[in-house]
Amino acid sequence: GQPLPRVLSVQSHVVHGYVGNKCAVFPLQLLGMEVDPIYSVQFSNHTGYPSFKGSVFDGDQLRALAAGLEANGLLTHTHLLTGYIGSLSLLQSIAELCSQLKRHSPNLTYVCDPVLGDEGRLYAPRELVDAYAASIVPLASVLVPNQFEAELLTGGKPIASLDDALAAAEALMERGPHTVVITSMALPADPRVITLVAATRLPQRADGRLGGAARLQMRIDRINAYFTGTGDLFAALLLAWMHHHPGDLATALEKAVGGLQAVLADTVRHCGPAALAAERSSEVCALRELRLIPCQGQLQDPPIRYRCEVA
Ligand code: ATP
Ligand code: PLP
Ligand code: PXL
Repeated sequence: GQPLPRVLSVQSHVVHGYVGNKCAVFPLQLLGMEVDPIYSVQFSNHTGYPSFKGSVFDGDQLRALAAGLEANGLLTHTHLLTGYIGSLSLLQSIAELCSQLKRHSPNLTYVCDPVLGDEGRLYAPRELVDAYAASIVPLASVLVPNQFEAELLTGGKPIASLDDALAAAEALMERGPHTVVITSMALPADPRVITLVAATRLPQRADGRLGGAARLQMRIDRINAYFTGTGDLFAALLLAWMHHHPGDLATALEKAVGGLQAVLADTVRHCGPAALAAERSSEVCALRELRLIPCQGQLQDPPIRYRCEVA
């Protein structure tokens, strides 16, 4: 039969817990995809804990792995997925890697989470903002920024309404990606809700005119707790569900959000009151790690509680 889809996933590795590749590899495999992980960093635990140890990967190290794979004819990926990238050198090598993969697979789908920061705070090096805008956005097929990242990549213009978000998504789409999903935003009118906004280019019409764009939104009840790794899990689930539902972004989004929300509900249940604690002790951080393994059934067959609406 058909070869399985194969994802090259460049993201963090943590020994304990679930961020980066630790929350991408297993869900992608569960959903039937081969995964070849490359570790952008290897840390003991995520950086929200009181401390962490480990090392970061640089551009030359990634180029060496890509050369090794290419020499053996192993750059046969259908998808590239990238998340947190800690250095400019590694980000530059990813632009080269993407072009190299496209030489082997012209139909490569590149799902890019341009991890820069959240809630007004930059946690990636400042020079990555310009590098994402200039070199990476034009290569991406599917871009999944959060509200702050979408603002940074569109010149810093604040997103304060649904219309602002749709305009930002479409402005990003014009620079290359066929689909842009602003994965989480807080609108001033609706602070208890997480709004997700998506725009996707429609196919050319029979008369040869451009098809325009479809615009979707989802409104998700905000759980009063702070999780780590949710953006990474969302990007992986969206990649897999878009593969299984080509041309049906609404279904892909509903299944990705459904699986993610099932994991969050179980994580909160398991944490008890520690889910809400402002404290960031290592015990509390460990209790809040996403419950991927117990929720594997719901990742594969997600309960659909939230639907997409036309925006
Ligand atoms: P990245 O920085 O990787 O781009 P992000 O900031 O977009 O990620 P999150 O803010 O974690 O990622 O949001 C991704 C998804 O996770 C949201 O669409 C939502 O479904 C879910 N989510 C995250 N936090 C919560 C929460 N407190 N309550 C309910 N859902 C949440
Ligand atoms: N803090 C949060 C909340 C993150 O999501 C990430 C990476 O995605 C980081 C920090 C990583 O930051 P650093 O390794 O530069 O401390
Ligand atoms: O996207 C979450 C993430 C990824 N990688 C590392 C992190 C975090 C969040 O803290 O520390 C290394």
